[in-house]
Amino acid sequence: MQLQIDGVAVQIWNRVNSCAQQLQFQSYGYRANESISPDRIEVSFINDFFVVGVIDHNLRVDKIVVGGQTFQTEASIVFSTGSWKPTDGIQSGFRESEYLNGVGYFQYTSAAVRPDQISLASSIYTVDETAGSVTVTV
Ligand SMILES: [Ca+2]
Ligand SMILES: [Ca+2]
Repeated sequence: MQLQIDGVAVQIWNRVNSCAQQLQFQSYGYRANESISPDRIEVSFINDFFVVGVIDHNLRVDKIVVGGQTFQTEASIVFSTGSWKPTDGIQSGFRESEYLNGVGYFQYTSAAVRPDQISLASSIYTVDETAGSVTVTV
């Protein structure tokens, strides 16, 4: 999982491995040196791993908290590039999803706030997308 501000990577977390299916989110924090509005923030999934019928790594991000204000990932104003839906697969758009199933990012859009700290709640899980069932927990 990678945190980007203004398109620049500022933090990478290599092991994001709690179980999203059981809603076990872990928090990841980043402290910025300036006020950051959510529309400047992207959370990226950079290490997708997929073997058909065997394993599929995905990233689930519940929300970001910026300056004490919570922004839900599944909100209709969040743009994503890696979210999968059964109807049309992985498409870019306002998907109202907490999941990045392929390499991509969430772009949070909102009015400016005055934060100095960003925290993330996320977890990665593996799922057989064909069957739609969880097979392995990493
Ligand atoms: Ca959420
Ligand atoms: Ca995947």
